[in-house]
Amino acid sequence: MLNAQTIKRKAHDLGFDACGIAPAADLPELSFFGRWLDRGYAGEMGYLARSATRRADVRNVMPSARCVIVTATNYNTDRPYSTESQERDQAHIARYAWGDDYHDVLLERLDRLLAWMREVAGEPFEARTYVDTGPVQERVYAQHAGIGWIGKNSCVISPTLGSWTLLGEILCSLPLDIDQPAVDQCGTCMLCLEACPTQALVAPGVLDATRCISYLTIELRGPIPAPLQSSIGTHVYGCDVCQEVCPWNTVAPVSSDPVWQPRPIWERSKLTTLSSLSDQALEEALEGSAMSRARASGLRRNLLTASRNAQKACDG
Ligand code: B12
Ligand code: SF4
Repeated sequence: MLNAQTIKRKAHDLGFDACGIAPAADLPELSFFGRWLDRGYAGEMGYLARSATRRADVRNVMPSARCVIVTATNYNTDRPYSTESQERDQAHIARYAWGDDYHDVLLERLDRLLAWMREVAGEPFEARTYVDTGPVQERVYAQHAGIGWIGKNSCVISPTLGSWTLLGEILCSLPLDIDQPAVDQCGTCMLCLEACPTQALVAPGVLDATRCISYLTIELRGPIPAPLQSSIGTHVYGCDVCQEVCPWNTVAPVSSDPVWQPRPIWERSKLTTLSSLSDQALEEALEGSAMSRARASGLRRNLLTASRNAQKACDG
């Protein structure tokens, strides 16, 4: 039988750590997006503005959508945080990018979930699967699917999984039972805003992406703005600081799934080692990894900036 409960059970069997169902409705948090764009916080991520109308509501993407089945997958591994590192020459790479490309891994699992749903449903229905691949405000639907609340660092924080999770969803035309939204449990804590090396979190839950190290090292083409270069430290791809300091992650579970385990080349790697690789060797290392987004040229630019910062730290 196909219902909310059997879908969640199947999602769990397929390797998803959480699954909830949000309504395809006029959710209040969806309106933040337009205001965020108007303030220029998207920087050069022009695709976000171009798809703003569709991002405003999943029913603009799929008019028959009645609900959004949201999944969260824990990618945390037992390796130390960047904030714990004592080595000045260590290249910091965001945790989510250490293993296989999550788009491929999770889309394949979501497609299997959808194929199972079609088999069991006994009636035709419309559906679309996305993992960071469509014009959907994934965090808003995750909150309304009861997976976790949108924290002050703007990440979805689950009370049981913490925030080391990746989201994926199925827009669906079936009238499935909807979950209760998650309740905000950040309280008075401000650790993430205080810890951000570039002061990118301008207010609780509001990120100026143009200052975020993740944007500067992954999305931005061309040079990193001079005033922000030193604050990047030795982060060469993405940044995890605002999640590393989050108290909800102190007890975050660790995944044993082989796909998220760090590839040896990225494990506590040195700036000098990575910088010495040829473009071809870098491109090969990026294959099948979420980091292929930055390409060898992007990684090389970041390595140069990080190496200058490491040198300054040694001199100073
Ligand atoms: C663009 C983008 C980025 C940009 C901008 C991030 C941002 N915070 O806006 C950059 C490149 C900086 C980025 C960085 C990262 N990203 Co990103 N990113 C996205 C993407 C494609 C769109 C996000 C978006 O729409 N941003 C616009 C803002 C307005 O929307 P939002 O992030 O959902 O924001 C909520 C809060 O900002 C808050 N808010 C906004 N304005 C206001 C105003 C008030 C008053 C209040 C109270 C709240 C509030 O509510 C918003 C919802 O409406 C999503 C995938 C997707 N399609 O949703 C992944 C996604 C958000 N990213 C993800 C990840 C993993 C990351 C990084 C951790 C990667 C890394 N380690 O480097 C960092 C985290 C940085 C951070 N603190 O957010 C995951 C997050 C999973 C989770 N558990 O939350 C997602 C969902 C991808 C996925 N499928 O898993 N990302
Ligand atoms: S990911 Fe890093 S740079 Fe971006 S908001 Fe979080 S702490 Fe700041």
